[in-house]
Amino acid sequence: MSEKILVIGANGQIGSELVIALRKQHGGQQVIASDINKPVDAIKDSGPFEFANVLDKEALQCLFQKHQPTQVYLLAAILSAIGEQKPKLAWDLNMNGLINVLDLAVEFKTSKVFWPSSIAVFGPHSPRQNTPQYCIMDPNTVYGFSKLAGERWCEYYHTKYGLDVRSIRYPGLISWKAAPGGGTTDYAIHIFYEALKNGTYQSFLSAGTKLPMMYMEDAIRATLQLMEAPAERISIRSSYNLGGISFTPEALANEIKQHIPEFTISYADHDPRQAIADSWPQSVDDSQAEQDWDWKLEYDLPRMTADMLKNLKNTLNL
Ligand code: VAH
Repeated sequence: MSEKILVIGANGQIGSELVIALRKQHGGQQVIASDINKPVDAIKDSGPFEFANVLDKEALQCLFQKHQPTQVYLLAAILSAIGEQKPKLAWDLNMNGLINVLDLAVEFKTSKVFWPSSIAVFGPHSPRQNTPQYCIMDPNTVYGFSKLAGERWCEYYHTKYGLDVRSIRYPGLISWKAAPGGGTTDYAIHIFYEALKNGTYQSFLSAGTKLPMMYMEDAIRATLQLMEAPAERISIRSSYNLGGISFTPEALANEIKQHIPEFTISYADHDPRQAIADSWPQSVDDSQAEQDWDWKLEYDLPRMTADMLKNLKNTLNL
């Protein structure tokens, strides 16, 4: 039977690329993109779109009734930096949005659900190097503990209702097709635009702030690989660690200088996002993803940097 896939949060940094990838895999008409805002052209022109507010359960139920999705990807979320400015909204959207979707997926017997978690579920007392799949987790951002609680809900719906819900703890994601979503790792995207347009960038994270990051190409491939894996190979029903590439703003600036020798970087201090970054892992162990669904990273820092600059030069007509 052909899939009918509903992507909620299709305009976001992940959603906008995931919709295109899913439409390529399953056919444009098989993937319904939905968002609270009107669709970007690439989404509008390549398949069906529906307006959806993940907090309006009745309207969402009508969407499930109309499309009877076989798979649902819930990507609507408020990220770490904005979440600290709007804590109650972040909790409401990240938590109640997820519970609405889990409830409807059970009601409409949706075969598979995907929900993104984040390495933000770790906190100041989690091991910071090669952070394991299981360890102390004391996140101190609303985004982080909403994702941690969300992981618990996902595992609960799998255990109690047999729902095949799968999740990845994404590192900071770097992409050029859609704007970043107000996170702490957004510096690693802004730096490319500033390097190309102005030849200089002031980082809001300090030079030595090492964080796990990942190029969006790898993140999308990991998502599809997880969702295609046989259910019997999925041993983690909270969320899989995914490590990516760990680097600092200084290391990224040095890599950009290989392409733009005159590029300079400076560092702001006292930015509130520094404390968030300092509470997160510097590297993450994703051996469980390798073991369960053959995960393998393809973009290292040099390859990601070259690809970002090449694509941004084109889109910015530089
Ligand atoms: C954020 N980009 O910065 C997200 C991500 C690990 C970071 O979850 O909030």
